[in-house]
Amino acid sequence: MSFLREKFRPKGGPNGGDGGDGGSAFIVGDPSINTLLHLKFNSTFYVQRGEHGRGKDQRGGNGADTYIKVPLGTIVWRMVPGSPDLNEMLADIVDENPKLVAQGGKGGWGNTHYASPTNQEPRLAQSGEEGESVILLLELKLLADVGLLAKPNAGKSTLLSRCSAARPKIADYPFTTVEPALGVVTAKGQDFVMMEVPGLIEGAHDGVGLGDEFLRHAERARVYIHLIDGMAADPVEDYRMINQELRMFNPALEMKRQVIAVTKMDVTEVREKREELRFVLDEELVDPFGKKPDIFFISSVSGEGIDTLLGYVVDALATAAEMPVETPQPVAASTRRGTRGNNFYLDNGVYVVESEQLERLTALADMRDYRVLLQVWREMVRLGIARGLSGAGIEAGDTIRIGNVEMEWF
Ligand SMILES: Nc1nc2c(ncn2[C@@H]2O[C@H](COP(=O)(O)OP(=O)(O)OP(=O)(O)O)[C@@H](O)[C@H]2O)c(=O)[nH]1
Ligand SMILES: [Mg+2]
Repeated sequence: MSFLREKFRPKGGPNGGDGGDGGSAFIVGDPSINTLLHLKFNSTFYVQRGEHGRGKDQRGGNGADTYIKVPLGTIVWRMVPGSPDLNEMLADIVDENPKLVAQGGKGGWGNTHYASPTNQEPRLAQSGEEGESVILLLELKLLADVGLLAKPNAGKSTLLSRCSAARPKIADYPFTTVEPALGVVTAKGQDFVMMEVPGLIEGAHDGVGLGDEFLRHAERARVYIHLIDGMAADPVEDYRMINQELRMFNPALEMKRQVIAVTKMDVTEVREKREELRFVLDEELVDPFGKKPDIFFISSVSGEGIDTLLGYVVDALATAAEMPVETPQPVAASTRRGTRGNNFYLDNGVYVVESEQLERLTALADMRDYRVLLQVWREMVRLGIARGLSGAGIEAGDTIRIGNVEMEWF
């Protein structure tokens, strides 16, 4: 609230500028991150408020928007207020376009807006609209074209580093890779994203070794490279176990195209077993469509067989279905409910007026000032609240409460 005050115009008109709008919050996909860990301990965001309006009709500046970065493949769920078990799907972040998740409030009107032919000295100004406040649940199902599935220590990271710029840690013990790693692979002039899902063990679908966390990422890959460790004691049994875990996590996953690759062919004992392995695997391996899958023999160390494998994967991708696992349809971005209607009720002899418009006026008003009281009262008449109250039998001297302030009816 402000009035023009100049030397020779002591009673100038109102000139309080409007408040600036509050900033909004957006979630934005960032291809350079693969996890949600950065949000684990830093998960509450306060978006900048709008600036106050100033005298001389100056509008306050808008609050800056907040952008929260997440990996591509993040599904954003919004908790439904009042129903803790119910979440609505807000967005599936598959690109770098920011998605609005919480709308900032509009700035309030300066007192200039309340001037009228009968009110030359408006003493009311509107507080800013409350910004939206949301609780979001983020679920990450990484987006990759090809998922590397295997038991721990089979050589997934080694293959990924061999054919992409990704550098996941490689070591001769299981569970070296503890979070999914992504790399871009180029083969036959085509690019695709390859993802290492941390090693799967028996019971993975049930959460053993964080398996269900990892299998979640496998959901959206279009083709799997199923790596079989050539040095394993029983390669066929390993293959069966992984497929069993896939099926138990989500039966749809077993239907996806799998390319089988036996690793570590540079090792002499493995190379010597090659034909025997081919025979045993060929006997055992039947994909869910009853076909014999193709078996490749590779070495990520010598590079043997890698080009052939990748070329085959490119062809498999060309015919694989797009995103076969369904995600639900997102709901509208903002829960903004529009201006609440006007309402009142009696509470222990006090008339409680519920009106967003009035509450935003009284929030900034000095109710000890009779001019302010009068103007609030006029607004009540204008909004039709006064008529409702007198219809309900309100009498002079009765108390009404608007937001945090109380006044007497007169
Ligand atoms: N000789 C040989 N060793 C390999 C090959 N591929 C992987 N290795 C070795 O196998 C071990 C495990 O390799 P990783 O690439 O870390 O295996 P991983 O499947 O990513 O393992 P986790 O992330 O722990 O599940 C390492 O000691 C590698 O050097 C290969 O083609 N030939
Ligand atoms: Mg690894």
